[in-house]
Amino acid sequence: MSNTVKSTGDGGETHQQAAGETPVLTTNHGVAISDNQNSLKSGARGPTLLEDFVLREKIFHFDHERIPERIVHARGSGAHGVFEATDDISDLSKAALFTKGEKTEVFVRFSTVAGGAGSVDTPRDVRGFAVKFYTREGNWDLVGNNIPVFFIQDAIKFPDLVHSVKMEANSGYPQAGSAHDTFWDFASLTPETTHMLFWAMSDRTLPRSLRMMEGFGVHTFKLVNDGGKASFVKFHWRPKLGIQSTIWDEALKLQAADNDYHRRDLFEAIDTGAFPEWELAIQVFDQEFADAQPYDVLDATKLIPEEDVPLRVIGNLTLNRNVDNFFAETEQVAFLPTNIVPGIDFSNDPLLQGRLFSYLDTQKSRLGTTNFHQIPVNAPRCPFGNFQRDGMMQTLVPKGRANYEPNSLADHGEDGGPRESAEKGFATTNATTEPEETGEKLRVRAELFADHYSQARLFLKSQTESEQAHIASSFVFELSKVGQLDQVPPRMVANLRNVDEDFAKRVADGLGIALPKKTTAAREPVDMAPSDALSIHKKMKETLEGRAVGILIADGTDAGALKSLVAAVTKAKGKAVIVAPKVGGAKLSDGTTQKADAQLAGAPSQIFDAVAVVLSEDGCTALLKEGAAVQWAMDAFGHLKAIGATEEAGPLLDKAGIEPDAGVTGLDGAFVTAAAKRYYDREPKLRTLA
Ligand code: HDE
Repeated sequence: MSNTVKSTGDGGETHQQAAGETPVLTTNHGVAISDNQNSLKSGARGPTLLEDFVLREKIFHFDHERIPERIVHARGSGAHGVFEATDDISDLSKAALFTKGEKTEVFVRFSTVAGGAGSVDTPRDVRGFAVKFYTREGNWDLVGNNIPVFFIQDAIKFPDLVHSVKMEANSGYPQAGSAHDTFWDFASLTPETTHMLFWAMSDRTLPRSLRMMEGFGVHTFKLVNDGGKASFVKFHWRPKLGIQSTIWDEALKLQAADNDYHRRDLFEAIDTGAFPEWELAIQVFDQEFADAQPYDVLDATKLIPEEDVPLRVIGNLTLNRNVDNFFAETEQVAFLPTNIVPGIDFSNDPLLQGRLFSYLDTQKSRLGTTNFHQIPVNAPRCPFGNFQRDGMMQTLVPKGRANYEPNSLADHGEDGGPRESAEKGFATTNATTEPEETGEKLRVRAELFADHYSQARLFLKSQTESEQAHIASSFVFELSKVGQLDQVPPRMVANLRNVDEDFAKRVADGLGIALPKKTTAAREPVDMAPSDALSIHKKMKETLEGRAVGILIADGTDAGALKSLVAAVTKAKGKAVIVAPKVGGAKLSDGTTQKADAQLAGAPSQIFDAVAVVLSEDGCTALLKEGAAVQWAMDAFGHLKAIGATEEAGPLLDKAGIEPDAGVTGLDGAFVTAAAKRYYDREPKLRTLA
């Protein structure tokens, strides 16, 4: 849609839309505006007149531009794309979108959870991963996260969880972070959060890019086939670029470098045709499997190890189109876990059941009307019709008088409207797969929900040494930010003792407190076999694809070396970004001027995945006096990135405290290979980890 919103009347060419001419600026009611610079006044220096309908309409509309932001997941970035089913699962599900070869239009919104709409992109936080499939049988929304489990087991605790993590009620801070009193007060008093806390304290909550995150449906759902047979299912998204995270110091500095780091990264990738892709994979299991596990598959604080139920890839998601308008699409998109199609069904997970109410409810408050489904980004792409009528912002114009049913208007030659279809319609599956559910009304949780620690232990044991150190250090950092509630850190450590004694001791040592008495577990944890799939480091992809290499140049940089480096990075599918002290560029050895993509102070090394310092002797001497240049190299080293450098750049590397290791190379082919990974074994030499 262009800047000129088309009239819905037939109108033809109007005064404001003559072919080939710049459209005329009009009021919202179509009257052409003669002057958009000056309000109407009584005399040149007199008061503004109430009569000025042009001014009043403009200010009136402006005053009401904002809508309530989402209570959680307020900060998000969205894009359009397509989902293609790649495997035949008709034996499991009759959903049309899973028909092999079927392509379905999608809209995806990624988000942080705690921060407001204007908060930064890179706090330590869970990320939302919400996908709306506009299937030919209606919309299916898979509203998931980048972590496969959740903090709580029952929807009734959600408002408490969210209140505790958002900015504190009296002071209004901190923004977008869990490192404060009220969150840890709640968490330490709620042992069911423990498993999720381990994920939240890991590098999973510091994604390098939205394009490099896994996604999960979290709850157990059901697939239902043509014969009505239901199977349990968990949904997983796996990024084609591989999963990749930053480290804490890098994430902190990214907040300073670029508030919009993730939003920009996603937008630019799609804009330049580097379309991000994910595989959709499923874990399918039956009641017999569920009954044999030491956890309850209806408990959203538990996962199913991939080693026990392997992932089966059934489709491919590609994001290939940016939004045209952020507000109209990304802000107004309304995800509803109740958007479901025949062939998929809910399970009795009590967290999911609560969500089935919440999302519909919240849209009325956010979007102001029950007709939010008519907003283009929310409207189904298949025909839809019923007898729901009117309401605020109704944009449809139903014809005839059939607004009730049953009716016999058709007998009279009138349009009688649509009718239900037992054959095509969504039918809830019978609870035959969950025999233990009875009709008794109880405010309880099922027995195995009481195990709060086994899977936290499973997660911890599945991590590399470096990942475990990051988790311990995050617990120490976050609990160190608990300012006033002295009882909270020991209570948290007391819970951690149920997960792992050594780990709890590490955190206590890091905090400088005595090891508290262990909390009595509601149910004794059991040992589960470690799962490599839970580690990021064990499955990181060594690649430059989708990654960026910062190349620092200055006057005197060798033209040939620069040219071949850029070519090598590009060949390896990386993005070469030239950084210089002045954005106008630098004069190279051959006398030509190389324009820079970014100025040094505006492009600190944390925004890159690897860096190269391509300096002549003179260039290096000049940059030794530039704090930003020394910091550039120092941070790249501290953030465990590969650094390639000319010999002449040696003094700068020395000043930055860079010591030789496998990630520090010359500018030959070795650099591009080295740049495809991070150097976690460097870290213990650089900082004290818990
Ligand atoms: Fe949400 N959640 N949630 N949530 N959630 C919302 O809906 C809620 C939960 C998730 O990009 C809200 O439209 C309750 C789990 C995402 O627009 C709200 C409970 C998971 C998004 C809401 C949960 C999520 C939301 C706020 C516990 C992962 C952003 C605005 C019963 C599986 C979607 C809105 C977007 C958004 C309620 C728990 C994911 C208030 C009551 C578990 C990705 O309705």
